[in-house]
Amino acid sequence: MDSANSRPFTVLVEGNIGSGKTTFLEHFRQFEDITLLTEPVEEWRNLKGWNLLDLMYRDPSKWAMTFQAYVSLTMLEMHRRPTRTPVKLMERSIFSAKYCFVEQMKRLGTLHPAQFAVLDEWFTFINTEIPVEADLIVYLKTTPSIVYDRIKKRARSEEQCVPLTYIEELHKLHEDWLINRSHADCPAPVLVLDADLDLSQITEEYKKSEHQILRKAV
Ligand code: DCP
Repeated sequence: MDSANSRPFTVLVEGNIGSGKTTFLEHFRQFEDITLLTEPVEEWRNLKGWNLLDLMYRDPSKWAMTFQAYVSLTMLEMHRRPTRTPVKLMERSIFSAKYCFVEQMKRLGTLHPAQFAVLDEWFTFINTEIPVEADLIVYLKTTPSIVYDRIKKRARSEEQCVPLTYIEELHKLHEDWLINRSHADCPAPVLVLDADLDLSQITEEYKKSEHQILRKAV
């Protein structure tokens, strides 16, 4: 723990769908003193037997609001979860939910402006009233066509209908947030890694972040 304020050094791992966030987190399993919080996709696929991810992709206009409301709750729970280790590594965050996915759904019209307004009020409340801390963002930067091919290959059943244009727009929203810094409350410095590399080369790229995440010379 950081002795000054007894909270862990918190790293958010961000990037487009299929950019390798889970693989990145798994790379850090070898190190002690680090808590890995992988994204709760399984919770989104099974809330009391309901697959919210599937409902959202099948009928976005009807289910986007419900899905994003639940994503926000699960992300907030991860942000607030206490850890016993000095470092906490989280897959995604409430920020990418807001700046990338909810923004995308508003622009596409799958979220009605009134639904967007409710989610926006939640984000504002959380931002001002609930401490959500981050010390570093690792941005796994990719090319949309490359992650699109990966998504097709991994064949997660819910995602088969996702078109390349959706991935391209999400890419732009990640770039606006993390590279162009278009939001005033970007919560932490950003480390950009090349996540286009294939599995045989990616470990070397991941290693570039070790010293910043573990905060020692490695
Ligand atoms: N998703 C969404 N809204 C969010 C977060 C995620 O609609 N606020 C969707 C997009 C994907 C699925 O949930 O269909 C999981 O997306 P992620 O990019 O978060 O996770 P991946 O499993 O694709 O990550 P990676 O392949 O990088 O490990």
